[in-house]
Amino acid sequence: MQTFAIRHDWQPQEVAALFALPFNDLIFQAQTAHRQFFPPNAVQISTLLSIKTGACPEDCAYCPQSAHYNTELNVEQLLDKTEVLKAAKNAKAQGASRFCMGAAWRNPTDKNLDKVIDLITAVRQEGLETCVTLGMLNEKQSRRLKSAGLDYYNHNLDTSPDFYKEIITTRTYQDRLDTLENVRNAGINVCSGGIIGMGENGDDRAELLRQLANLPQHPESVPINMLVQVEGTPMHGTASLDPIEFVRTIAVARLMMPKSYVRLSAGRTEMSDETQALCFLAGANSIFYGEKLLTTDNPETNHDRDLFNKLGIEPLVPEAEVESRAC
Ligand code: SAM
Ligand code: DTB
Ligand code: SF4
Repeated sequence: MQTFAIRHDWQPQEVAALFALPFNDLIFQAQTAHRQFFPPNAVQISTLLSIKTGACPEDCAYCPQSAHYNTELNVEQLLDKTEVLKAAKNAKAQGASRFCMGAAWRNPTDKNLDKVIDLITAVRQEGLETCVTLGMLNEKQSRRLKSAGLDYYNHNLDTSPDFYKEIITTRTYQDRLDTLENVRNAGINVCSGGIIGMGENGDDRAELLRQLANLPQHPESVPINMLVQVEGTPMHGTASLDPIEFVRTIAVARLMMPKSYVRLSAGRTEMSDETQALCFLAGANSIFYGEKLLTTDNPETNHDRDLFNKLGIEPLVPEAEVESRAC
């Protein structure tokens, strides 16, 4: 049987060749790679909460939270611990294993970080894995988050270096790579991926995956978001991407980073059950669960439960929990 190696030296033409495979061959290979490293029918479940919403100084052209665009969003200051804990307990009761908190900051100040660390400590005490996405981090801030017990830091590369200049001018691609390096060096698990369907071309999608796979270590978690088009953002009205191309992107991510969790992230509300089933077949093994992403809608939990039942998918139980159950 074909075996899949962990590589960090992907060349552009190799990635292009994967994207160009006949669909059945690509999905078969991706599913084979998936089964080499993961249980075939288990999907990890994370729940998101926006802990600080809107009024962000960055100009990310896809984002409803940027202060540069009028998206009629309710701006909210940092939530207090009681509210966050309520959401975390609810996420756990619904079956989430990880709780991800997002803040619309360019970067946290050290004072912001004190407060977020307090939230991380409280959420961990509920027996959930923690993830935060707070913008750019320096070395010291990354080490502080590690000491607080943070499990994952999400920071996306978003797209290829070439297309990047079309979507963000307020920080550079290198800034993003620097944050990922700081997070990795601090010993925190890395969650990094991007957005598909922003008007980028196939080479851009391939290059995004090549950038991620050629990092010194693959991100443990790779979120692949389909653009959620929000009125008022410059990306609203972008021609929608063929779902088959989205599935191909998931499959190529699975092949290039076979040991990473590939998360079928934003955009599921606009996707058919059939497209999502193809994404799982292509090796996606993580989702955001709960009726809201950060500010936009995610599928109803009942709908997701039905979909999992129809497909025979079980929520993945984190290793730490398996160990504690065994004791
Ligand atoms: N402000 C922080 C940052 O940018 O790193 C954290 C929050 S930001 C909302 C997290 C990620 O959400 C972005 O990097 C982007 O990939 C994703 N995102 C934001 N708006 C989106 C949209 N409309 N559709 C799909 N993904 C989106
Ligand atoms: C990621 O890659 N996708 C999530 C999470 N990481 C933070 C965010 C999606 C946001 C979609 C738009 C919104 O709800 O505001
Ligand atoms: Fe701000 Fe993050 Fe949205 Fe960019 S993606 S505008 S940094 S919240």
